[in-house]
Amino acid sequence: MNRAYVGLGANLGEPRRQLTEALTAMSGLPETRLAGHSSFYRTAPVGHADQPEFLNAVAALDTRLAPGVLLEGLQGIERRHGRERSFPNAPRTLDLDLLLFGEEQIARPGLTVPHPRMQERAFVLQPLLELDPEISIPGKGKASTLLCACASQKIERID
Ligand code: PH2
Ligand code: MG
Ligand code: MG
Repeated sequence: MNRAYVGLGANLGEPRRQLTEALTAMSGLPETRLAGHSSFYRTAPVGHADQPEFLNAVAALDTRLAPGVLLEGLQGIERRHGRERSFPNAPRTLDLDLLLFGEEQIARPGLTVPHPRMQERAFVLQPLLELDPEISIPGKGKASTLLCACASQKIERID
């Protein structure tokens, strides 16, 4: 059994509903249990700035799936929830990013774990720390330390 963490994001349509439905869909993945999820956070867009605010969260999954199979499952959920890929960092109805897979470091076409930009994103680090305040990112360091460098990024926990 491996502990995986998945980042959820949406800034089109009905973000709260899409994130909630995605959590339910992830709990239905084969050989996988939804172990928990963070609060939802309203966050300023990082990267392409001229787009609506995001709703973000992080989910913890316990899974017997291989990382590539889990990724395919997540992409299937994205597609079923209307995801269209237009340009990098474009607005989206649902984004599911495989952030961490146990202690593994994976670099192959289509799958990089830890997620290559997670260490510089408050919208990932803060909800991740809510699930595990001591968590470290393999090859990058403690999430709590990394979050200190993201202090300028606007992020607000919502109920
Ligand atoms: N996702 C991106 C790019 N920028 N900004 C916020 N606040 N939240 C996101 O989920 C997000 C982003 C690419 O996936
Ligand atoms: Mg993303
Ligand atoms: Mg993505």
